[in-house]
Amino acid sequence: MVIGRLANGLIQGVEDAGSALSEALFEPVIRVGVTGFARAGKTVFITSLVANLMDRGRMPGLAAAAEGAITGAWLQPQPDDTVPRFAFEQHLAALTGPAPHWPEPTSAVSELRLSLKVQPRGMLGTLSGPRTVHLDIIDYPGEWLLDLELMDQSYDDWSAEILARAEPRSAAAPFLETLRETDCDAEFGETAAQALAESYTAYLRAARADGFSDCTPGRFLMPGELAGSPALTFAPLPRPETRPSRGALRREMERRYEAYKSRVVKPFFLDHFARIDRQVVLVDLLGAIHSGPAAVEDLGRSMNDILGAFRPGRNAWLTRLLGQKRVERILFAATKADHIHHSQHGQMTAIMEAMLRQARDRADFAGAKTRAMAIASLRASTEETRSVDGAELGMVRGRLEDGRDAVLYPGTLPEDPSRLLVPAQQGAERWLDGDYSVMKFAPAASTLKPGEGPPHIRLDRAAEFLIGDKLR
Ligand SMILES: Nc1nc2c(ncn2[C@@H]2O[C@H](COP(=O)(O)OP(=O)(O)OP(=O)(O)O)[C@@H](O)[C@H]2O)c(=O)[nH]1
Ligand SMILES: [Mg+2]
Repeated sequence: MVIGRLANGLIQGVEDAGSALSEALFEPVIRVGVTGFARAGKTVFITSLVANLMDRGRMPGLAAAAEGAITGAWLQPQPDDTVPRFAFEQHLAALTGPAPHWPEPTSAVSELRLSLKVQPRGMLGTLSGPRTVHLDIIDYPGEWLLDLELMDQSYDDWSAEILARAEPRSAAAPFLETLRETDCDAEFGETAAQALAESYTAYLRAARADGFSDCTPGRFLMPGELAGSPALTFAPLPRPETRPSRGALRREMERRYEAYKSRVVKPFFLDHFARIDRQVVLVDLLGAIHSGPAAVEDLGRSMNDILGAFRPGRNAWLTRLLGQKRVERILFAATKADHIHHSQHGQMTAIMEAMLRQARDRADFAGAKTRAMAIASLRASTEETRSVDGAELGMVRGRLEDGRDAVLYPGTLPEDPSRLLVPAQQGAERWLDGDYSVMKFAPAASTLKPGEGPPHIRLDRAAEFLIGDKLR
């Protein structure tokens, strides 16, 4: 019996090694990370990308699709058994069903495997025969990337930095007051810990609403199933004058901070981040422009912070973790371009490019290929031109969420991106040149023709940059 089991185990082991080897040699796996802050458009992006890779009629900008080199695409069980599956069918049904609506917010990491059968064209391709390329697409909140800086910081250093930044902000006043009323050296009690954590989380939420993105720990804003656990029930405290006694509130807070790092942050970077080959960062540029100069400046800073997470050498802990592994391509995509007329897409792209250039400079970034684009994962509007006071204005028409039809002229984006970026950096309170409005359109009701995925803007170009080279 034992021998039988052993032999079985051995054969199994050999087979596993064999299949891993053949997968590595003949069936390349590309892990594509999709991130962005809450509501940036990650779920809609993945759903539309996958649907458009399965039915490729609207993907002329993806060379392999245009040339007919992709001969099949199908969903497969993903390789990671413990990661929730991305609910593709549910999200697609929401977007393209009889009463189209936007998908529900998602708050944790999820994954989907799409496999493509590729028959490269040309002499070499014909010689090599068809092969299978697996795309593992991973959806994760951008907030989690900002936790990286905790890994190289002690609790006291993190606290000092956070409290120094909080001091001048009005949103922090209630938390700082709670802190003043707390005796950090008193014996630990769960009630005091919870009050501090709640007050600190309320500050992070308010800071986020005021346009600050330096809101760590990231999971305090996106707790998922960890809500209420000790690893998420701590707060920064002022540096102690003497070494705190055992059992003191301060000591337990420090222990929980370290638990957060080792049990929450580290597994994410190890299991997901470290394995990513290609990355999309989605940003809501039009939303930020609509909110005003402070939000645009904050968006620029957060692009810089996110890019920093991909910069080898910036963080000692991450450098040790990654070894030689590097993400190869990073796409910054401004989503929801269907809110403006196509005549302004050039300006939108130019603003994204200028912001990416600045972020690259600030983060001293070299290595991965980067690109900035303006896209719409799901086009929810149609365009029309109207004469207003003798001028021809490009407008967009869509269905509002209450079912009414609306035509919108969102304002004109400047030809020169510095007209927006300079006032944002100089701390202007509002735009001098005019206002930019956005409206929330519901997904348009449409029947998809056979062979076509949902309508989009430049999703094919985004796919070409991200994975095109792997499909040749
Ligand atoms: N018009 C338009 N709106 C979009 C598009 N993509 C996303 N949106 C809007 O942005 C909202 C958020 O999109 P999601 O894909 O759910 O964003 P997310 O990043 O997954 O958000 P969380 O799951 O909350 O982190 C949607 O409810 C839509 O209102 C698009 O291509 N066009
Ligand atoms: Mg989502």
